[in-house]
Amino acid sequence: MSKTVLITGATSGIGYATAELLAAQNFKLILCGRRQERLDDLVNKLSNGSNLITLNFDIRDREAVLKAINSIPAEFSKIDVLLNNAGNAHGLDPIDKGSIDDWDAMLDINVKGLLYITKAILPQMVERKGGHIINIGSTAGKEVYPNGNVYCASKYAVDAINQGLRIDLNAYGIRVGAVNPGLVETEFSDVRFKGDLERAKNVYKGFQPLRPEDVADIIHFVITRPYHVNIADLVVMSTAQASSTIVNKND
Ligand code: NDP
Ligand code: 8X3
Repeated sequence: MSKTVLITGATSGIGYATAELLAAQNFKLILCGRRQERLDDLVNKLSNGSNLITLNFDIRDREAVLKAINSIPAEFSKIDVLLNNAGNAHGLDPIDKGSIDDWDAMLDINVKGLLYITKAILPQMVERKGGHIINIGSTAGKEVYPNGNVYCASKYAVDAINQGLRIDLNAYGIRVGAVNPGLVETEFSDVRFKGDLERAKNVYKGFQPLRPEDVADIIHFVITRPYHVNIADLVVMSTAQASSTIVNKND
């Protein structure tokens, strides 16, 4: 029987590429995001009628998270894999000049939102003594870089939560692991720079960054290991990237 995977942030980037790959591999999917037109596109593009549903909610809103999870129809309600992917950076400023609204957004989405959805899904995994949680962290959660301050803090928090979940859920046989990518060309920098597409494009100029499909491939690998194998913490960077600040650019 095919596994059911819930993906947060499926409307773009890494989440979207993972949805595409897993749909092609006949997984059952619960695809989440806020942009309804993107969710509709996913249904049109990936659905064979019975393999996916979509949920529209803001992960910052804990009532909305619970309502959405409670609305999942019986055929999809046994969630085998939770892919905690929704998240973004907002701004890239020195800490003394940072916007408090940006800080709130990053901590509310990347940290608290991840906790809300995990809390909503955990009871069924605990009851079944099974399931798999994959957290999308970042190299930003392994190494702080200039002006990354609060985004890095949010991803260090994801690293801590990943470890905490693995420790506390160990007795239930629930697999928990993180995938931590370096620079991936998605809408990430469009969001970080608030729609300044030129500045966003520059982040990935002069080298071959990771593509969202590369990360999707790794997530597929993580999900398809035999039960006794848990990929606990994986870092992946483009070959051109050596650290958060060292990227071999050809211009
Ligand atoms: P994108 O901007 O392309 O995708 C972000 C996704 O998160 C979208 O589907 C968006 O959906 C969803 N999302 C954002 N805010 C909310 C919210 N409040 N409620 C619900 N969903 C939300 O970026 P990426 O694919 O690059 O990012 C995915 C994850 O990967 C993030 O956690 C990011 O931190 C991480 N990451 C990214 C890297 C990169 O270089 N791109 C590197 C390392 C990690 P919608 O707007 O429809 O709600
Ligand atoms: C995204 C990678 O280096 O842009 O998490 O912060 S980076």
